Amino acid sequence: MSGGIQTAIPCALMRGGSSKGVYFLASDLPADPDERKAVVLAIMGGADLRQIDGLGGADPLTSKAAVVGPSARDDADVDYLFLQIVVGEGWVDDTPNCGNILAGVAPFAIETGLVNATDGETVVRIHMVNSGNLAELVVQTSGGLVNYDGDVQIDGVPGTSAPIACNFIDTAGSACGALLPTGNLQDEIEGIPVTCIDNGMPVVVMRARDLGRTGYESRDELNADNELKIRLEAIRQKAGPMMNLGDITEKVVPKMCLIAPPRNGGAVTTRTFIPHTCHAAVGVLGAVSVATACVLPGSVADGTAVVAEGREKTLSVEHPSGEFTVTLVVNESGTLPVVEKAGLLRTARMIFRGNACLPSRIWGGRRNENPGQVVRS
Ligand code: NQM
Repeated sequence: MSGGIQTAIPCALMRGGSSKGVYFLASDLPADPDERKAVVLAIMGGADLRQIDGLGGADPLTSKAAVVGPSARDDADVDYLFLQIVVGEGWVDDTPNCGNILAGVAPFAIETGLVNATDGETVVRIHMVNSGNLAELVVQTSGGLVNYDGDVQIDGVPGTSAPIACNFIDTAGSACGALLPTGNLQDEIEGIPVTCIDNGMPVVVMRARDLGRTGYESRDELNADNELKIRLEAIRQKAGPMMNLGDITEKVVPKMCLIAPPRNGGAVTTRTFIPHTCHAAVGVLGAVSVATACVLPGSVADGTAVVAEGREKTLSVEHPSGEFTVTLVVNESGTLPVVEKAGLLRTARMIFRGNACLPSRIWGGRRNENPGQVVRS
């Protein structure tokens, strides 16, 4: 022990899409997965609901972390491990990806010197360690520096910023091993027809009306709806093993998504539980999974979603605070349509860089010899 002197850990606080999280270089954290989770949990505020003693924002969307380092893969520039801190419960889940936090990984990799920017745009190929999938992000880098200013607006974020194009090619079965992990387009769980799907995020899709809801309720109304939450958790507990996720008691997946016909000219309306709190908007890969269900005839979205003809489909996924546009390239030549590529736009911003201070009781009370080292660019 080092007599109460804290350990300085370099990191950055960034908004990634409509989420916010703390971004670390892998080399600044313990290599052991459990020790790393304990360090990140302590930095975010531990098990406290208000996270008063840490950097977390007391909400699932602002209690996230990214661990980024060089990749050993030939087809990737960096490795990105996502950690979801479960607010008020004191544990960390590394099962799912997070597509919002992903958006910040590319600028972070450039800012920390892991990737060299080119003049104009820089493509960053990211290996999403949680699932083993790849994402390709395009960052605006005129003058070889990350440009954060721009005119792209995304729902859930005030103002506008520079676009970050995110493309996914191989996300089917990211955590479940198959796009339709139960082998079916529809199952019935607890008397409710569901589509269990994973195109980057395991999601149980259900029609809101089958649960006696409209699907247009506000986030606050749904968060106060204890009867619905209990039914959703009962369905989730059964869906987890059916989706090859094993016991999901200490996992934040599958996410639970209620759908209804679109109200604002989009493809579908969503209310997503992540998994026990209603999302203020919709997750990135969650939206890709729901959009994928919308293009599959025979899924529970068939007859509810409005989907255009054509190989390249733009689906506006409506959610409690606006909409999220997903572009899917769909091959319809086989018996079941195959989503070959998913694309979407996000923005990100570096908010703060510095050192998080870790109490000496964690990580063996070690001290960083050079606690100014986060400024590497
Ligand atoms: O689905 C929320 C978010 C997410 C995850 C969640 C996400 C994704 O909005 O890829 O982005 O589902 O917990 O950041």
